[in-house]
Amino acid sequence: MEDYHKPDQQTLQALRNTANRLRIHSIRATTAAGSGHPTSCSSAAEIMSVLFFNTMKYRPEDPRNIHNDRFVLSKGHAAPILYAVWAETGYLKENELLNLRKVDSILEGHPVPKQQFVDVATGSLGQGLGAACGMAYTGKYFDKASYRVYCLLGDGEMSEGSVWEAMSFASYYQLDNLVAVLDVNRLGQSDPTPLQHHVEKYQQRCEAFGWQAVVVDGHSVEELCKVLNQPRHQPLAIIAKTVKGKGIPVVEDKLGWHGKPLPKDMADSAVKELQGRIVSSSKRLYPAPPCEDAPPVSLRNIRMPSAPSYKLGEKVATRKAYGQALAKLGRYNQHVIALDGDTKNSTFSELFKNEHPDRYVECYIAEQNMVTAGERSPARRGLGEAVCAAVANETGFSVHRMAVSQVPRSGKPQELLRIFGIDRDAIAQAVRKVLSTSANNK
Ligand SMILES: Cc1ncc(C[n+]2csc(CCOP(=O)(O)OP(=O)(O)O)c2C)c(N)n1
Ligand SMILES: [Mg+2]
Repeated sequence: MEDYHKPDQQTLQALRNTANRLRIHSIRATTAAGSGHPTSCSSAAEIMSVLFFNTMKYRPEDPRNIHNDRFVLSKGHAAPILYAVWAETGYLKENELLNLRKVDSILEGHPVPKQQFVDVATGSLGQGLGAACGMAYTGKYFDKASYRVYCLLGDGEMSEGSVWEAMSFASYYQLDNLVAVLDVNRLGQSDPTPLQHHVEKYQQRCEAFGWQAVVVDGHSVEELCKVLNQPRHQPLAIIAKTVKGKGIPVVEDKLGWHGKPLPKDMADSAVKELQGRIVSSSKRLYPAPPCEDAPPVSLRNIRMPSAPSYKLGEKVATRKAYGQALAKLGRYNQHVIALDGDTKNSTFSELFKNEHPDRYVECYIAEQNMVTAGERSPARRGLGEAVCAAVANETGFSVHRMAVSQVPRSGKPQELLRIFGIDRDAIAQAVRKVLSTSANNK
């Protein structure tokens, strides 16, 4: 740890202040919404503060930047604290946080990729680490880039088998660019978790799965900064011992408060108490910019160049036809990747493997992880763009309706559509222009 530069006292205090502001935002947003999970947010406040304002390298004004470190909130029900982080970076307006869960706000109850700072939808517990594995695998073996992948999990969530499939995958492929932070706050939804605060058991389990595992006090910004700055040669699990509802004394470590917003009077006094803990300081925290070494990847033109040439009456097993088609698709599109779960010699995906060994990922008999890892980061790859590009030159296709579901800013939908020139009036005007140009050309 010789090369660990301990942040100065001002920075540490600013990180603590940020953690408490994240708590305040989460309480206010969930109380305004009348639903949500403030206690699940509070236990993770220091973790989120240190990750986003000391550890991760990214451009806050451009959350989709391909060079940015990635973050997956596997315990997706703590979405309000993720939104609070992006308000602290300045990307979201603080007032927007109060629109949590409103039908016309992008701030849904759980993270969704229509939010520019989210790559994969989470909320169904147990899936985030698999997706993070897919991103880390991509970063290490395909992009060969410096960006890292961080994933925050709940302790109750650790009962999901898919988490352990992902743990195996990460160590087998030596994903040393992957960090999982376990928010061990002792409580699940209706009961304490099976391991409660036995952090040493989490540590033993993670080590048995081939991870480096370090136990820290999840409310100590110093300990979190230190562990996150360690050099790594393996995937790293940070087992953060925390308190559910931390910072809201009346609900701290209590059963019966999961998924419940604080009533207005309780919220007001909790906010007051937390504001009292914020020590005034002029120190502003800025994330460090990322290293710009990720290759731009376009998914345009991912298409089958020609139809298969089977003869009429020829009998071909469907799985063989699948294997041949997959290999052919890979031949013409260098970004096609195949994942298989130890069935390549029956599904014929070995045809793909033989032709493109660098783009074949053996996931072994762990299909839940195979599917979530395969999801990796479509949003950063412009999949929608690719679909449009794929049909653009095809004969027999006509695009009847195109919809824009989001634009990279927060604001009222109507205003955003006008700003970006894609509201009803702008489209009508463009169509009129096209029609008058073609009429003039006749
Ligand atoms: C697959 C799945 N099962 C159940 C739920 C319902 N659920 C949402 S949060 C939660 C408790 C999560 O506890 P934990 O992982 O410890 O997170 P905490 O809120 O304590 O941080 C449950 C059971 C879910 N979202 N997904
Ligand atoms: Mg918990």
